[in-house]
Amino acid sequence: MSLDHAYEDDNVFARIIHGEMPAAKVYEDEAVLCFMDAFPQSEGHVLIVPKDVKAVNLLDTPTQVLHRLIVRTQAVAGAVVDALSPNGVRIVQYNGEAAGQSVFHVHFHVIPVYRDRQEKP
Ligand code: DGP
Repeated sequence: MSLDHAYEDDNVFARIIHGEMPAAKVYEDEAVLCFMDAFPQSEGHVLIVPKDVKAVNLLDTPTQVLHRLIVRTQAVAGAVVDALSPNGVRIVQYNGEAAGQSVFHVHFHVIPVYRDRQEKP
């Protein structure tokens, strides 16, 4: 189920995965890539994307891929908390343009929250 968008091979995350666009990578293995969000909502905003599946959103994503994504998301969140000591951390994931999705390759956001900083909600 792709909601309002079909998968496009030239989406920006696919281009980053294939080395066609630069990104500040923080973790990579054969299945998952994690890199800094280019338009961060707060310091330490990281994106977690699968490398080996053409999935637009959560609903398209095979269960075993989702498992690897959420396990890696947990690890990244822990590393961000250790490194930056935020007061909280949001795990965010949008499905469909109406829900706020803008890049149509499934991904999770790790967004640290700092109580005393004025940052985007
Ligand atoms: P979403 O709205 O959930 O589809 O989030 C997409 C995120 O991707 C958004 O926070 C901005 C980020 N983003 C968009 N283009 C690029 C890019 O070229 N490089 C990086 N690193 N992040 C990008």
